[in-house]
Amino acid sequence: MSDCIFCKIAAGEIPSSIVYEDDLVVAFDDLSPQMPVHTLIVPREHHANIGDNIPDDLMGHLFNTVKKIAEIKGIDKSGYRVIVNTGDDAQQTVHHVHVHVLGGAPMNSGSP
Ligand code: D5M
Repeated sequence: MSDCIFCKIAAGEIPSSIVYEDDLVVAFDDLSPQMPVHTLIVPREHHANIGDNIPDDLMGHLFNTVKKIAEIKGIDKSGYRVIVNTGDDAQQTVHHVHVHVLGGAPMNSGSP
């Protein structure tokens, strides 16, 4: 999508702090980190959110990339949190599906 900021990052059209990329996904550090490690993983293909008919193989690849990011960031042993905000009630602000990988320090309970 031409006006989608994460499409532009995935295409290399605007700068970002890339952590990992392959033919299907791109991972980059969040601009407003909420934890010492806060990386976003996005598919190169535009899908608005997790409910947007993402093909199974792409969905699987997207989530299998979480483990890679945790290893690259050195938080695979200490633990991390994975969040996918979806829709208005969840405060999704960028409407290109993205997986938040958060870690690097102890967190509070994961309950809402
Ligand atoms: O999270 C959207 C996230 O995207 C939010 O944590 C800020 C981040 N963001 C927005 N623009 C950028 C750029 N240009 N680079 C890196 N990170 C960015 P949501 O789940 O939609 O609330």
